Amino acid sequence: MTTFIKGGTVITSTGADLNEVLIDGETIIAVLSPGCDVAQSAEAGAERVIDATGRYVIPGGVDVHTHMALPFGGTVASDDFESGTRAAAWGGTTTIVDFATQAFGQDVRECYDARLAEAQGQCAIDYGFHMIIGDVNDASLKEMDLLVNEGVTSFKLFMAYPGVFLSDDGQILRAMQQVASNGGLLMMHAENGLAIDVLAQQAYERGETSPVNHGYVRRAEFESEATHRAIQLAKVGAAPLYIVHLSASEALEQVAIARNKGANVFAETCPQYLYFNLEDHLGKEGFEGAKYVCSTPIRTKHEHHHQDLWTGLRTNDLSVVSTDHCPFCMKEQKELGIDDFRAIPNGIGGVEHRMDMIYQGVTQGQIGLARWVELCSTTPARMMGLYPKKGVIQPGSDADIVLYNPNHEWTISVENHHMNIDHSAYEGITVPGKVETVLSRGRVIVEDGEYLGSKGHGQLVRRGLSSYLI
Ligand code: DUC
Ligand code: ZN
Ligand code: ZN
Repeated sequence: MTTFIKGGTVITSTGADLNEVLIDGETIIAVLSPGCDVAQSAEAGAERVIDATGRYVIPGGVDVHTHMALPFGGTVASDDFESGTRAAAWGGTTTIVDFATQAFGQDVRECYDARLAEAQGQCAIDYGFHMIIGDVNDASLKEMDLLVNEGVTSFKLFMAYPGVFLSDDGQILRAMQQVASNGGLLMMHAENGLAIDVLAQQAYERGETSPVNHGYVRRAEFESEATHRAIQLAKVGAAPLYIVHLSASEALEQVAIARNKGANVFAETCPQYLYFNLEDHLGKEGFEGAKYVCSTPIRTKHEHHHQDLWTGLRTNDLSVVSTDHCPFCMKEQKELGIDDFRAIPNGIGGVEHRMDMIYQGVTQGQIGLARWVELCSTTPARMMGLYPKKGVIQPGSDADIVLYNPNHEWTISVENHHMNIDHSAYEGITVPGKVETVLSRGRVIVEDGEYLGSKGHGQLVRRGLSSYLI
């Protein structure tokens, strides 16, 4: 099947141009000037023509931080691979990189194989995995090398969640040395979990049990201290480092200092950290703030976190926007912590809203159009070894393409989202643009408000090494 997309403005990380796109099967084969002889004959010969007049034609979104069906805090994230990737497609994301998890005492290979089996045949869009190493030891270090050869080229460690995922500094250094030798990328959840737990226990004993306390005890200093420590360890271990879900200005400062010295240090942030704050969201009346409990936490509005993060996105001290999609329903999930904020499962559902929320940054003058695409598609693809298969509209790349209407205002609600969650953290937010048509490897999976995809269409992507490192 050949498809010709005409009349749109093609946006890539290098700019915007009126251009036409020719697809053969699953692959982009040409990007053509409108009206040129080749374009005219390509249109005449195409089996399907999609009119993109007035639309942005962008590479499908690449969300490199999702947690479908993650077991956490005695429950399981409410989107599985089927519902979560369908919701991602609705929101213009055509590739996710999720996580397989090795917990303490478990075998890396068994955990990875089990996660592969969970996703196989379920996904609406293409997917890959990072590996969470929750138990750094001789065996897991060896397994990391084998996984790199199989397309799992990034490894996440935690400086938080003692007794569950936390690695100590010695383990972190060993994992970094391993990554330095196998070419992988070390991803870090950078928060000082031991210190957080002291404040959390003290708050609980004072009777401060509501959701907002989650934000108070997870101090910005704990994020910046851990970020600094991770950067120093990565320097000694000679490993490239990618800080996940960065939310505090102080942590961003640490990343900027390292980057200014030329270090292979990178960071991502997520839409929730750009739009929500501790007082108005995490601090909502009653138990409502539980919807905003995630880690790292939503920060106070009395400092400049939002603007600093937007500035970081402009200067590339923040190179990627992902979602950390990890939804939990209020009923029976977030409610687990109704009397104790420490028991609220951490996570926000947002895989469907990333492209819209960051496009809003374009209309608000925070970033340009090309940067929107770069942050949400091109750089995540490069960072995680998916480029140029993903993240760009050019001959040879997968035909993962989104037609985006930049002039279609609409309001996000639990009534119109597609994630499997009983509320929306984004409820009532009016966004300026809308995903209209989504192609995944040449197949139209969303069109005219209809979902045309199917579970099992999405394929596992074996990732290469990052092409973003200095
Ligand atoms: N943070 C979250 O908010 N949820 C899942 C795990 C994490 O680190
Ligand atoms: Zn994390
Ligand atoms: Zn996460």
